[in-house]
Amino acid sequence: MKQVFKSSCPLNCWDSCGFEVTVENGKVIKVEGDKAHPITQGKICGRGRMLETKTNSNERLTVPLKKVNGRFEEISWQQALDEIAAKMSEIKEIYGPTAILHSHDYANNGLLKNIDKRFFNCFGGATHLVGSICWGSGIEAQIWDFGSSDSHAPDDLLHSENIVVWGRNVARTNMHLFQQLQEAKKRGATITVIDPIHNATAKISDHYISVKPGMDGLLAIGIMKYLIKEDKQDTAFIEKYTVGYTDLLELLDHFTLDEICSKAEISYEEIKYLASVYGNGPTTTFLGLGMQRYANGGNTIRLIDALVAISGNVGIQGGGANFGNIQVGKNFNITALTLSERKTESRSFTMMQQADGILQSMDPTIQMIIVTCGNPLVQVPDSNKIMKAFQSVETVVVIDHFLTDTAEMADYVLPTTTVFEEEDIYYASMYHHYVNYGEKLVEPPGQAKPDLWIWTQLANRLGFGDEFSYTRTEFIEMGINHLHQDGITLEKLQKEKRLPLPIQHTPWKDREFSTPSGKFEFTSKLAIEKGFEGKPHYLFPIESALTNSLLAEKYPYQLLSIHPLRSNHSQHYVLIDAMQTVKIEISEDIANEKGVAEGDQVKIYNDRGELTGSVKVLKKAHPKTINVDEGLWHKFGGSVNLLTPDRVSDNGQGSTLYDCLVGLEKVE
Ligand SMILES: Nc1nc2c(c(=O)[nH]1)N[C@H]1C(S)=C(S)[C@@H](COP(=O)(O)OP(=O)(O)OC[C@H]3O[C@@H](n4cnc5c(=O)[nH]c(N)nc54)[C@H](O)[C@@H]3O)O[C@H]1N2
Ligand SMILES: Nc1nc2c(c(=O)[nH]1)N[C@H]1C(S)=C(S)[C@@H](COP(=O)(O)OP(=O)(O)OC[C@H]3O[C@@H](n4cnc5c(=O)[nH]c(N)nc54)[C@H](O)[C@@H]3O)O[C@H]1N2
Ligand code: SF4
Ligand SMILES: [Mo]
Repeated sequence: MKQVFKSSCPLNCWDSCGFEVTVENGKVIKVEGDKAHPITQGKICGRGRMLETKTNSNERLTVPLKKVNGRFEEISWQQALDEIAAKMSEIKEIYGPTAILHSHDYANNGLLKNIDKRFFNCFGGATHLVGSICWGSGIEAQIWDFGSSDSHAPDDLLHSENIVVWGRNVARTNMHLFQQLQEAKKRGATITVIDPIHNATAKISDHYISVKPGMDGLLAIGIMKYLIKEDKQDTAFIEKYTVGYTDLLELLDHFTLDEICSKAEISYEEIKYLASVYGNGPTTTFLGLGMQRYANGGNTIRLIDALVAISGNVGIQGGGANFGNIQVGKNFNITALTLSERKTESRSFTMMQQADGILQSMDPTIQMIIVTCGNPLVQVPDSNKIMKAFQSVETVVVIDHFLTDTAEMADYVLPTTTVFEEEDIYYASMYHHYVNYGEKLVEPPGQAKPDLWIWTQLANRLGFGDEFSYTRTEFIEMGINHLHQDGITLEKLQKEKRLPLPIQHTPWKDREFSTPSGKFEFTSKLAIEKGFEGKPHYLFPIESALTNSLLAEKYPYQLLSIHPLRSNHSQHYVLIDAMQTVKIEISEDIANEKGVAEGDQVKIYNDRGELTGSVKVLKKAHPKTINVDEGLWHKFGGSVNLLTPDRVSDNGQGSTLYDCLVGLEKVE
């Protein structure tokens, strides 16, 4: 018998969609959009649809594995858990708990995926990862400027005259915003896309502006100079609700418009046009995450925030500097779930430089790595270094659905459940403010077990089982109990499936900012307290002809590694044969300069590594620009992270993945 259930997309994505899942004879047979979801309204992408394929895939891990003499052997859960727990006890006894590294990312948006932190805190601590490869510098920048990184509610777009999509690949990564852009265009709003790649969003825009990668901060300075020259700044807002404006003016004086045009590789006309867009609002800006993955990433976001502020587009309907929406996640009681006060020892590595942490740390050295919700060998920069680091550690444990590159080099691989095999609630702190419910719909294949079950079993063996003696429902309650006053209970979620969380629909509309001064801070007190230059200043990217001409002579092209259309990071490549190959997208000038055509084999390289693949020519891309989509497994040809740097960005311990120069050669 066929039955249809409501569920939710767990993938790390802006949209956090509602699903309708068809189950027949204990098997998921179809995943579709839930028309009743207030935001996502029945539309989902292929990545979400393919969670059916993922769940039923023959390649799924179904039995615990142990590597013996270089080969995996199937073992029982009892043996796997006993041996891992014994090893953890021994390491804690001899070296202390921080000799174990918990390596993770955020591959699943479920609330209960936070329980891994509870486990390590109750264990006494561990070496944990801080910062974020994804959005670290932009979030920190907005915390300095506004006090938080909060977006306008999706329907606020109705009030915008102009929409600027600045470095966000909306058509590919944020499909419901793309739909809204199409509707906004119909009602006459203008759409401007600023991006070095003429992507699918650029195709529906009224104006496309091609900027040199990493130079957006300078472009924002240019637009601010022009606005002020035309006396179009919002003086009332600046005087009453901001601090540090004179510091901003001082910075603007350092650059001439000619210099800005030449360095950011844009025209005077484009600056003039953008000044008119910002000067005749309401203008909303959707900032992407791509453009803050540079050594100057935090700076870039701060300068765009400043532009949005001086043009009077903060705190008004139809305005906003929309980057993250962390007010959504703040609704959950993560402290109650993770018990951070229980740890007695602690050490951290940045997510970016976990390889250096592993290779260089002493006292204690890393004896064991446990990986959850992450595929670091593919997704973390400088793959060669990260492989060397992981290989140097005696015991590596990976919990996953598939035998990824990371799992393949582990000593123990533990098979876990997918979204349809466990109950949880899902939300994303990126775009809309609905929390979605997902119930357990089918039994997992073979012996695959929920992450929560695995932590509970290990906790029982390590003597802190009491902290795990709760049902899944009780754990979910723990994270949302305090929301009862807002009418959100698990019972109601189980019934209604999606509920809106209490958030500000127009952030900062009362002009009360959550910065130390209570104002918008061009000069950030928080930054100064943390030992940074709090004044607005300008930084260039680090791998650039403007800052390192010798490097740029050797490696003249800028390598981007944007998110793939059909995969969520590394998760879908194993399911789609056609994607299991390296595609190197190059701008037309590179194709001409190097005499290569579509389909030719080329090698791109730098001091960190090399990658060979077939050429695709990117029409209208910014000169000297290359892109290789991220996420491809090494065993399918190689991750682009073989080439990317593991430097940390200027603030927020973010990444510098796209701040990367390479050379290119034709391969015969
Ligand atoms: N299909 C798909 N969707 C996804 C994901 C996925 O893996 N696949 N991942 C999800 C996650 S975790 C995230 S973080 C988001 C990311 O969502 P986005 O921010 O949309 O995606 P990115 O691929 O990080 O980069 C976006 C854009 O930045 C541009 N860009 C790069 N450098 C610069 C620059 O210097 N200046 C300007 N102006 N633009 C620049 C790129 O050309 C690209 O168009 O997407 C989410 N959605
Ligand atoms: N070069 C380059 N690198 C990048 C990026 C880029 O733009 N360019 N983007 C960065 C960004 S924005 C992000 S967010 C990261 C993402 O990096 P990751 O989160 O590491 O990438 P994913 O491929 O989404 O997921 C990793 C693994 O988690 C597993 N997984 C999924 N659900 C679960 C679960 O419920 N439990 C367990 N135990 N495992 C699960 C998946 O099967 C997968 O193997 O990558 C970053 N890396
Ligand atoms: S990946 Fe994103 S757009 Fe696709 S179904 Fe999931 S939440 Fe929706
Ligand atoms: Mo991300």
